[in-house]
Amino acid sequence: AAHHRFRALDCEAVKHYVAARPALQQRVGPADSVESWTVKEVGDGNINFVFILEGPGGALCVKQALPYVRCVGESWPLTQDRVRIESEVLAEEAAVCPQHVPAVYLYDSDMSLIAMRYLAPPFLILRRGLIAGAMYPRLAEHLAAFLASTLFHTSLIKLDATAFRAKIAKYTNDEMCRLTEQVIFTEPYVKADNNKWTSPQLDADVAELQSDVAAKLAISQLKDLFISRPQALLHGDLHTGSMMVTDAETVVIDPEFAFYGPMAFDVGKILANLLLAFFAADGHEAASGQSRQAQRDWLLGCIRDTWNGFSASFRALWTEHAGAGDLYPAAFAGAAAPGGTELLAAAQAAFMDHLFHETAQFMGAFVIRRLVGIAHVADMDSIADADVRAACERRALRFGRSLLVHGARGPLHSIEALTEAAAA
Ligand code: ADP
Ligand code: SR1
Ligand code: MG
Ligand code: MG
Ligand code: MG
Repeated sequence: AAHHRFRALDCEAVKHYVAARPALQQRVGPADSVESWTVKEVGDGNINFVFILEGPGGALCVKQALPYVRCVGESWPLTQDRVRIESEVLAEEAAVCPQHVPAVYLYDSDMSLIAMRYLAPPFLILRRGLIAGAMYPRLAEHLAAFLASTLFHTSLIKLDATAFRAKIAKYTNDEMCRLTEQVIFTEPYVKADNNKWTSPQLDADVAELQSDVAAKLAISQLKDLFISRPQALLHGDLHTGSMMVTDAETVVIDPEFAFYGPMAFDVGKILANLLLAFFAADGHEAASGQSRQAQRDWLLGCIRDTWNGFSASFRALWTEHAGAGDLYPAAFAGAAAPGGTELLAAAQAAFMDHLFHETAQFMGAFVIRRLVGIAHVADMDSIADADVRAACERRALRFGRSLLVHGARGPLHSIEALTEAAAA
């Protein structure tokens, strides 16, 4: 069985693993240079181990999954099939937006690892750049393109029902989804050993959330959507720690949570993480004495431009491929169909209106889980003064609660209204 051939690698073992495979070895350096290679374990995510090898011929990134959750340990077993999902989904994404995905050189199912392009500095995890105060002029454009192309091309608007159902079956990813259901849709709203928050400052806020019937109803409706609405192949963990950026490029990594789910989950997750960076900026400003006003403005602009750019690109793809998939076939929405053009415009408007509402609700869920649940964000955690941090977190929590409960069916009815309200 595959697990007999598995062994967990360390820096030394990774070097020998790569040196023994010519196609990988050549990317780092000639065979006689192996002794001079350097290897670092750089994994700062919650789940896996990531090694960077550098030598005279170049560099390589090796990501390995152990049979458990890294940040918890062996008490939380987790399927290593997540590496298959990651390698296959990186290929699906590369087929529609290769400029936003790292090239994968090898998937080894026995060893539960992938070897991929090393995104060398100046590439930096977006969350790290945002904490340092950076702004990325092309980020919104890139996020809009990534979201529109990956979500559209895997949807029933583009695919026939047989191809669509085949993909749903291929990417079930049950254990990873169960983890998400537990840590995002359940635990923050109940007393759970995994939960943490800035205490005692937020104790009363958390008690209020955990007895908030409207919040529990809304999160349960989102859990229902997550489980029973296979709408497109999602990345599944599209936060600011899942992308590496420069001023000119955006590369999305780490789709191990990918599955067929509601599009608003991916769109909402990235927008929520930008919103968390926005609410954290006050704390970094207080700590450094350096104004973050320009960054706050840019972050809200980025949220707005990502949604608007995504919406425009998704609709443009839909118009370009009108009639391609089984949802609105050519006989309904093709240019030659009676009323086809009118139907297409009405379908697109209704689709985006609904998607924005769900996106706003998911944004609220993602903000809340990062303040109350097991996995926090460095944007907040790196604010050393607990009172300052709690003030940022409380603002975020209240805004998150409004998003979760009301979505866009209230004062936050448009992306412009939403971003203006965040700043108020
Ligand atoms: P996890 O699944 O544990 O979250 P990630 O895939 O997010 O793991 O990777 C963890 C970290 O490893 C990233 O935050 C980044 O710093 C580094 N990393 C991952 N992939 C690459 C890559 N291709 N090039 C450079 N660094 C990478
Ligand atoms: C145990 S929860 C860990 C979290 O980190 C991953 O990146 C996902 O967001 C997951 O929910
Ligand atoms: Mg990660
Ligand atoms: Mg991951
Ligand atoms: Mg999240």
